[in-house]
Order: sequence, then C-alpha cells, then structure tokens
Amino acid sequence: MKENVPDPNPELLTARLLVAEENMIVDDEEFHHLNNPADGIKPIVKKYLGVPNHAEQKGNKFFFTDGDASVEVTIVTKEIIRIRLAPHSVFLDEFSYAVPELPTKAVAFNLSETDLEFKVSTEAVNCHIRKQDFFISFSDSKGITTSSDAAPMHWEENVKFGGYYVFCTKTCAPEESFFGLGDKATEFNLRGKRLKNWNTDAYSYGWNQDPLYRSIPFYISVNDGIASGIFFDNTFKAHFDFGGEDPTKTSFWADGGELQYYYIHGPHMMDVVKNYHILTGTHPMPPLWALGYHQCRWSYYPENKVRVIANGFRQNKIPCDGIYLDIDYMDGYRCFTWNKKYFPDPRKMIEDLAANGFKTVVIIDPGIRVDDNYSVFKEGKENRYFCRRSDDYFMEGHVWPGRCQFPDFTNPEVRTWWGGLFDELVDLGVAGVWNDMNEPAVFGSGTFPDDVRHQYDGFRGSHRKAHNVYGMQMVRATYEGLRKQLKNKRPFTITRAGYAGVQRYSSVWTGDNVASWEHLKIGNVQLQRLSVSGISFCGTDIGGFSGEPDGELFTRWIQMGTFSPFMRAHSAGDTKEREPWSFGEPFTSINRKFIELRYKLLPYLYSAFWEHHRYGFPILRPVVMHEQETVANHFRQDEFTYGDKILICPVLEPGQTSRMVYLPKGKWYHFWSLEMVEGGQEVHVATPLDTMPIFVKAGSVIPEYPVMQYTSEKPIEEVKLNIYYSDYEVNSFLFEDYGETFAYEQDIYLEKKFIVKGTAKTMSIKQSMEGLYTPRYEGYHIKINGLPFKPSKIIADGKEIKEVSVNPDKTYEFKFSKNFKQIEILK
Ligand code: MIG
Repeated sequence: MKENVPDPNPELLTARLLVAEENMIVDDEEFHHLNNPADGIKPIVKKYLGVPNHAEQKGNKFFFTDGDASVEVTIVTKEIIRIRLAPHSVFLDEFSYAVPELPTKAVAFNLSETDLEFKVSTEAVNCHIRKQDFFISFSDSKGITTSSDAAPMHWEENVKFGGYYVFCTKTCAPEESFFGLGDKATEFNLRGKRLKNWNTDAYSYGWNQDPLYRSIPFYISVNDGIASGIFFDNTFKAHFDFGGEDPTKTSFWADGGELQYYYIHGPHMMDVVKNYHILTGTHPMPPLWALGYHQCRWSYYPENKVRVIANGFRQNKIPCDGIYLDIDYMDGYRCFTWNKKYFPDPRKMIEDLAANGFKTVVIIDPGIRVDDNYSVFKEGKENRYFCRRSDDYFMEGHVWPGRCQFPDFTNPEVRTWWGGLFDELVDLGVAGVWNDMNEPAVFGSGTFPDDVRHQYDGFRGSHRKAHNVYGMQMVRATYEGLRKQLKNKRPFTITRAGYAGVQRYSSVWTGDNVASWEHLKIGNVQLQRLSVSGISFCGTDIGGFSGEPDGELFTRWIQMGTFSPFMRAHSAGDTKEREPWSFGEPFTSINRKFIELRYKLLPYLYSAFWEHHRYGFPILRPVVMHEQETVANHFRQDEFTYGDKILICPVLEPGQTSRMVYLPKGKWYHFWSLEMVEGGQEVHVATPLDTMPIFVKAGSVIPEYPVMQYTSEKPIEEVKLNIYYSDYEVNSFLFEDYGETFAYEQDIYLEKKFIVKGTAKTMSIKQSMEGLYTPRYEGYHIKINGLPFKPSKIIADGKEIKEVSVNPDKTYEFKFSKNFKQIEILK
C-alpha cells in the first residue's frame, strides 16, 4: 500500500489511503487457498503526483519529477502552455491528429524558483508548480490566477487494457461558467454538467442526451470576467465534469492515453478560440456555392425525382445551389457504385443539373460490402486495408449494404487509396461528398468493439484510442482525395463524426434531429457551441430529420438556417415532402424571402468565413463572447451574432408574436424597420411569421449581392453597400476573390476595409483595400440608412453626387465607383 514518494501533506495522504482501500481487491477466498498465496500483489490504486523535487529544462520544455512520475511543461506560444504527465517518466510518442504541428515561432520564457514553487513564465502566462503537492496553476501577467489544480494529477492502472485512466481535477469558482465541447445537446453554459466524449450515432437524440456524434475535448472557462481554455488532446473516451459532482471542482479524465492538455490564455473568449484555432487549424475557404441553400432528402430517387425537385426550385424562384443524393443512388448501397435502374446515366443527369445551376453532392459511408465481385472490397481485401480484431479476424458488422468491412482510415496508405476512389465521381461531375455513419456506426452493436486494431499513422492502437478520430480521418481522406482530383477547385465535404481539428477537412451537420420546437432550440445552441469549439462551418437538418414539421416550424427553421453557416434542409425517408414550397402559402413566400436574404448576404458571410479561415474568428458568436464580464450573459443562449455586425434571435416557440431580445452595448438598427435601438438591454421585438429579430450594428457596412437563383447564375454587376449611420467610428470588412479556387493561398484576394463615422451634421465613409484580386464589377450601389439629418450634399472623392434617390423611410441611394476612397455626407 505504501507509495514510494513521501507525502508532505497528511490530509492528502489520508485521502489517498481511502481511495486505495476502496479500490483494493479484497477476496476473502484467497486466505483459504494456501497453495496459491496471493501475497504482495499490489492493489489497483489511484496514484497522485507526489512532490516535485527536481526541475530540468530542454529547449522550450521543462520537466518536473517526484522521483517516479514526471510532468512536462511545454511553452507553445506566449498564450499556450502544454502539460503532459508520464506516470513512470516515460512520455508517449508525440503524435496528434488534432494538432498536426506545434507553432514554431520563438517565444521568450523563463523558469524561476522560490521556496513554495517553480514558475515557468512567458510574457502573458505563468505556470506555477507548487512544491508542497505538485498542484499546477496558471496566472496572467497581473498575477491573477485563472486555472488551478484542486488535486495533483492522478492515474489508475487499467488492468484490462493496460495503460492508465488519467485524471486532472481543477477548482471551480462559485460564478465560473464553461463553454465549448462541440455539439452537446444541453444548455450553452456547461456549468453543473457531466459530459462524455465518445462519437455516437444518436438517431433522434433528445435534450441532455450525451454523447453525440462528435468529440471536441476543448472548453472555455470564464471566471471574474477572464476567459481561459483547456484543450485535453486525448482521443480515448473522455469525461468532463464542470462542478457537477462537486460544485468546487472541474475535472476531466480519459480511459487511456496520456494526460495531456493545453492551457490557453484569454483574457477574452475570442482570444481563447483564436488560440485554439492556432493549434487545430481552421476551415479552408469553401467554394462560394457551398454557402448557398442546399436541398437534401433520404433520398431523392430515381433520377427523374431529382430533376423534378431541381426544376421545382427554378419554377418557384427559390434559390438553391446544392442537391444531395442519399444512399439510394448506389447499387445495393455499395460505395462508389450507381444503381443503374434509378440512375441510368449519372453523367448526363449531373451535367443537366449543373446547367441548371445545381451542384451534386453524394453520400459515402465507411462500410464496404463483403462481396468478392465488388472492386472496392476486392482492392481493400487484397491490400489488407480493412480493420481487424485483436485475433486478426476482420472487423465485420452490418450496415446499409449488409455485411461490411471497414477501411482503417488511420492508416495513411488507406487514406490515399480511399481518396483515389473518388476519381470516377469527380469525373462524372460530383462537386461535394457527404460522409455519414463514420462514428463509426454499426447496426445492433452501435460501433466497433474495443479490441479492433488501428494503424494510427504508425502509433498503433485499439479502437479505444482510434474511435473518436475514425470519422475525422475518413473525411480527411475524402477531402484530400477530392482536393487532388478537383485540381485547383475547392472541394466541399460534410461529415457527421469528428474530433478536434476536423474543421481542416470538412463542414459538419448536427445529425439526426427531430421536427420539433425543442429541436429548433437544441440546434440553435448546438451551432453556437460548435462555432466556439472550432467548427464554424455547421448547420442543422432544417425542418428536423425525423417527424413532421408543420409550415410554421419549417419556416422558423428556414429563418434560423438563413443564419447558419451551413444551410441545408434534410428529412428522413418516411416523412412527407419537405421542400421550401411543400407547405403552401404563406410559407412558400416567406421561405423564399429568407433564402433570398441568405443570397443577398453571401458577400457578408463569405467575408466572415475569411475572418474565420485567416484569423480564427468563429462565424457565430454568442452574446457571452461580446460581453463576458456580465455573468447574466453567461446564461443567454438564444441570441448570437452572425459575423460581428448582425445580431440574430431565432423565434423558437410556436405562435410567438413577440419576444425579448438582448442587444449587447452600442447602437443597433432593427433590420426591418430601421429603428435605432440602444443596446445593453433587452428589447421587446414583434415577431410576425414573415420576420425574425435581426439587428445591425450602427456604423456597419453590409455588402449585398443581387438575388440570384444560384451563386454563379450571372456575373455580379454591382455590389450593394448597406451603410448604417453611427456617431462613433466603426470598421467593417469585405473579402473578395475568385470564390472557387485556391488562388487565395497564393495571396490572390482583396481585403477591403470601411470606416464609418458620423456627427450631428456629417457622415463619412472611408474605404481602403489591400490585395491582388480585382473584382469584375465596376460600381457600388450605396444605400445610407439611419441618417439623422437631411443631407444637402454628398461628395465622393471630391466630386459632388447629383443623382441621389430619397426614399420615404429617409434612406438615400446613389451609385459610385468601387474604388472610392472617401464619401462625405453633409447636412
Ligand atoms: O442509418 O443515409 O444522419 O442524414 O439521411 C441512417 C441515410 C443513415 C443517417 C444520416 C442521415 C441520412 C441517413 N443516415
């Protein structure tokens, strides 16, 4: 029972002994079997770090040991410090699917020591290692503690599989709030919750059901107005407790692997998210069409049905860019085949759809039918690409095609092979791929058994280690394959399962939701949460996958979807027709109006996407991200901003004719009435079915495209700038490029900045630009909103503008060159 390390803290020692006793294997029988004395077998005991008695530095890493176990502290950046624990001082190989490489920029840091602690410091963060008990804590440059251990890091032997369960316990302050962890279907603030990460096919999941499809072991804490983050980069089944079991403690632990986490400094939530993106990457720029409206269904078939739906959009004049083929397009659900009865000539169909402005997206699942006459199976079998069990049997399970085997996507060779399988689909004109069932899902058993082996990029492991990354590696193989084959065109991919970093390869949807008002609320929270957890390109199945929405629910969902970075309606096969015109009037017209709004705002969304891609900003920003100092805001979860200029509050109740909406401080314009409203308070907003609460920040320049039936229908001849008066200075931003190539990686794009400022008698708009891209259109159509005076003169780059339309709502419209530098409006 005695541990090697002397313990200076008697209280702690008692605690440990208690834990040890609880876990001791006490088998009465052993006393009677004298032939088999079981003397000296060590009980399985929770072991805690002892006393750090030694510090050592190697480059940007520091090592502290208690004589047996070691802790490694790595300075990653000025704001990011990584902690690793090795129970017997042997660290695991450094390999992570989430963090392909650590940032390499040199950082200044130093180690200092007092009687009480070792301290490793950068300009922004201090990491304290307390000598008394190995507690690790972090503080900012002002000395304010932002995260601290409530117990030394600990571990417990895993007798069945080897290795250790690993645990970290930190304090939880009385008013501390927690955000993140991907798509959990629970309150936005995770305070008081205990949650699990284990990718799960969760058909028709409900409120508080956990786990779901994705595992994002990253959370943000906000305490006393200061934000910091923890990224627990461990792919095993992992658990988080945010003051649930004990309101004074936050813990995270995993069923294997290494206790390894990144402490990410704030002080703003935005800084934490940006720093998390520095570690795990951002979404690549999507093709512009992928930001349009998409229509999906399980399934549109045969071919004629697909054509009828596509024509339906054009006849109803409802814009749409993407149409999806679910599993029934395949021959017996065999991936990379076509059902020739339903789709006799896929090339012709895809061509015709393309001519009509539709991109075709096809589903591909991981299960490959066991069938020696099926080339994909044969190749996989010959090359031993499929997963195997511990005793070398193949991993077999039933999914849609029947008995299947499953490629080991954690093997780079398998990924390359898989990526290559898309050549025919790409050649036929398929523009995007939808990866489903990649948790992985298996009928009956749910997923693979634990003993399935994975190559894991050479760092072999069982399914316990690979489960949560399986889907991410599948969509990675898909994305990388498509990227090669589409030459310089941007691929579009969407995945159901994922792990931290999946954003580098794909967009995601929230899986099989339900056509209910409750699910509209769940979706609203899930998307905000995904967005602050690294996955900005996300959406829900608009309308709800299972069950039947009525016209009102569908329309409210379309309204929310208009402001989801990914906008797609989808429904299960046993439901009624579910197109934007399926519910008749007034719904069809309202759905059209909102989908048109989506298309108008495309340049704004595309710019927000660029800000995400290049600078690590999330696209959806919950209220707490704007005003984290106010604790009440930690509990707001209905309203959010779309980019940084437009505030949205979806209507989430049936029959709702008005609702309260909180506006962060500053001045806002009601989008529909142009009434100016002071923020920093809740306002009462009417919510007739044909509108929803939308507010635009004063001083914004919101770019707008003309409505088109699909993104590339016509060349853009003019961009509209909706400019909103403000009496303080506000910056806005517009990103432009080719919209479908990787030229932006060669810096071929244009970043425009607008500065709007007003006084009681003047308003000025300045424009500056940087970059190598020249848009084809020549002019702006400028609309000035909210001007508090009647203008006598408008001067653009020194010339007076004579042709100005004055509208009854006191807005002013005129045209001018896209290259203007300054516009002055005078009373
Ligand atoms: O077992 O491909 O979440 O979007 O339509 C169901 C059929 C498999 C689950 C996906 C859903 C898709 C459906 N899939």
